[in-house]
Amino acid sequence: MEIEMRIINMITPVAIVLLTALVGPGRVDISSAGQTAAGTRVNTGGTGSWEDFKKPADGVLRERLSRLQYEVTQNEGTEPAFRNEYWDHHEAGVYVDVVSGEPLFGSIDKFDSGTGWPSFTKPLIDGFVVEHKDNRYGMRRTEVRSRYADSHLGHVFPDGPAPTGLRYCINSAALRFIPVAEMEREGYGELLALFEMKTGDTSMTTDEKEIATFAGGCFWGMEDILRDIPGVLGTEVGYAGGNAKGQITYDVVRSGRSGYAEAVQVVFDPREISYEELLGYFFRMHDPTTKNRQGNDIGTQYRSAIFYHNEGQRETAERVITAVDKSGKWKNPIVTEIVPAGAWHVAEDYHQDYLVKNPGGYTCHYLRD
Ligand code: MHO
Repeated sequence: MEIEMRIINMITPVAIVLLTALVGPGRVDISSAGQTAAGTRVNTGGTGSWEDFKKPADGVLRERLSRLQYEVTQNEGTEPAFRNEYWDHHEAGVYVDVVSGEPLFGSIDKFDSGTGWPSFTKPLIDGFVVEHKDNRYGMRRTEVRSRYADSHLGHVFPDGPAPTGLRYCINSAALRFIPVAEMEREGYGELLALFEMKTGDTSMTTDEKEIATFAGGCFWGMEDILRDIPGVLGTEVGYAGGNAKGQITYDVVRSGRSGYAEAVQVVFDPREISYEELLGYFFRMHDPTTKNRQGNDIGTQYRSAIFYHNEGQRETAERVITAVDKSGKWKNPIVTEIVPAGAWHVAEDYHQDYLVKNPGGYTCHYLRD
């Protein structure tokens, strides 16, 4: 166990990417996800529609859950600190409700709080964890429960680290852990994007990894298509192309006066997909002929741009634009800018993988033939 933990501790973001790549970018509707404690599949009937989850009768729960799992989830119990399954668990993956299987927390938001309970800065997906005032035992605390199974999970305290300053202190007994490598098989494939590597280092170009930065309108829809392209290892949305000082946020960019464009950084494996092929997709997922506009989204923040990271990328971009213009695919001339990749400003968490977290949310992007 000691040795195993040490190996798990050594899992790096790169390993996470490789694991993700191994299980492939396939998308599985999370409607098929989730197993009850007894291993019966829960039919939830559609992405995000865990509403249909029917909590088994009390007697059934008593039978299916261990005594501790029952005490914690059904009777607001608390397991002992340090003597529980996940307080010191560092593997990459998703923690789901032990009763319903609804996804609750992710390894990406887990931190060592020193309390002896698994602790997270936020729920994995907005809306799956709900808060209740809890004034029991003469304390004012905020209890957290799962939305659909209504399991007691633990409490949230305002003394956590960045980025939220919150500490979700959760009972291991309310959770079941699914490692990244098993998420697809268990029906959580759609959430894999949340565990991919974030791009960070913009100078990264190796035999196995290259970075590309594109803008083509609202970054929600762009990222949603880019992340599923075979050979793409990870994506991140952010702001590029401006030169304002200070914190670059969505509010700064949305005016259209900041000079920044909503953009996506893509880490890809050039052995699987070339920059040129990636550009082929780029010119099919957005309309590159509408200046400062994509669909109904109007403003310089929605312009079409290729932010190149080296001379090779610049030359390829020019060549591809000439070829696509010539092909007659688009009636009007391409207005895509080709500019050097300057500073990269990561967008707010809320915008990352937006359409994974908000299935059916706004997009004006689709892949043309
Ligand atoms: N029309 C969309 C664009 C969002 S995108 C992140 C909206 O205003 O919500 O700019």
